[in-house]
Amino acid sequence: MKQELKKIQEEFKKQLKEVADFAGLSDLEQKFFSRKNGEFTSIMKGLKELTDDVKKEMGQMANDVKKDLEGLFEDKRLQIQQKEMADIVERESIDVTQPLLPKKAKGHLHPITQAQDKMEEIASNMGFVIEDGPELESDYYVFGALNFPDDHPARESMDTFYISDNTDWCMRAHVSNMQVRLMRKYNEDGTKAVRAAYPGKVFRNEALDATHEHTFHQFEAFVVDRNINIGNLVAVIKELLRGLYGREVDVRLRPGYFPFVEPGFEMDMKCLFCRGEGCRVCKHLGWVEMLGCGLMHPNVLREGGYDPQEWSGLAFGMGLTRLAMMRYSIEDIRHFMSGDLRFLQQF
Ligand code: FA5
Repeated sequence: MKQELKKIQEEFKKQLKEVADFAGLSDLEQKFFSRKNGEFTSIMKGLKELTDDVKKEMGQMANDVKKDLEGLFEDKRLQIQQKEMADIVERESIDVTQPLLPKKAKGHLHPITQAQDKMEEIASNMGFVIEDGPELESDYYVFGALNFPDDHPARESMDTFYISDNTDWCMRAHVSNMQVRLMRKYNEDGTKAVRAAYPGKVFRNEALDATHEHTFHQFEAFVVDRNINIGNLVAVIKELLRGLYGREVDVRLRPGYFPFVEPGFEMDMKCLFCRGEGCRVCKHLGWVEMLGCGLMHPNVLREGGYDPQEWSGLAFGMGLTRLAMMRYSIEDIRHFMSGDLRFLQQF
């Protein structure tokens, strides 16, 4: 029996060394100390058979072994408990030295939309209604209603995108398609003055370069009232540009031909970067071409339902994309539609 006890003691110690968690500990406890068939329990049960003297001696020994094993078992239990606690702390602790995770990127409005919003705000403060219109449009509103002769070069498919051959439908080449639409909308009986502004996207079959896109934005407006003159035209445009750029701007008029205005002009703005001295942005001219404008042609007023003997109007249309280029000092128009985030994130 002595030897059996020794053997069990050694076997227990050997197996205890290999235990790594509470589950293993519980299995070991069952194997040696289970009431029913634990290896150590069986020996204790065998004590009953022995004579009193031997029983006393063996009982003493078995108790010593039991104490020894229980002590080792408790040490192992504490060891496992400490390890598991350390694992939990490790898993849940906050590492104050970890670098900040990058912030989730937040989107913002496109620079052209920002410029458009600003222009709309200024125009609406000046009493203009803001309107939107169709991009796919009939030849009539884009050209015919605006006094374009049938053989005007802009009507050629080299310049304008028609949706198919032999059709009157095209992607509008300017937002002036809204002139007659809006005069009719706001002036059903031919007796009302109108101030309307209508930004939007336009399309041209264009040779592309740093200042020319095939798809770009325009901001156009007209005023129909009595006794409108060129002084009104210049004053309205200057006020809008002053609002957009936050300072007084110098402008100059050059004669320009548009079939829907008479007289017609091109308006240049003194370059805001070099103040007229010449730089990369203004191509060393000191001035930047900003818009077309003029007094509304009698035929257009008539098409919109006004009597040109009584009524007069001013109209101007500017490249919103070019306004934004000036505002943000962008040297190539093609950046806007590139979808390149490195460009867009600067605004
Ligand atoms: C027009 O489109 C006329 N509808 C403007 C107008 C309205 C005149 C009312 C008179 C009365 P124009 O083709 O010049 O005109 O274009 C107007 C502006 O759009 C130009 O001054 C320029 O700033 C811009 N623009 C023209 N072509 C392009 C292009 N390919 N890419 C970017 N901007 C352009």
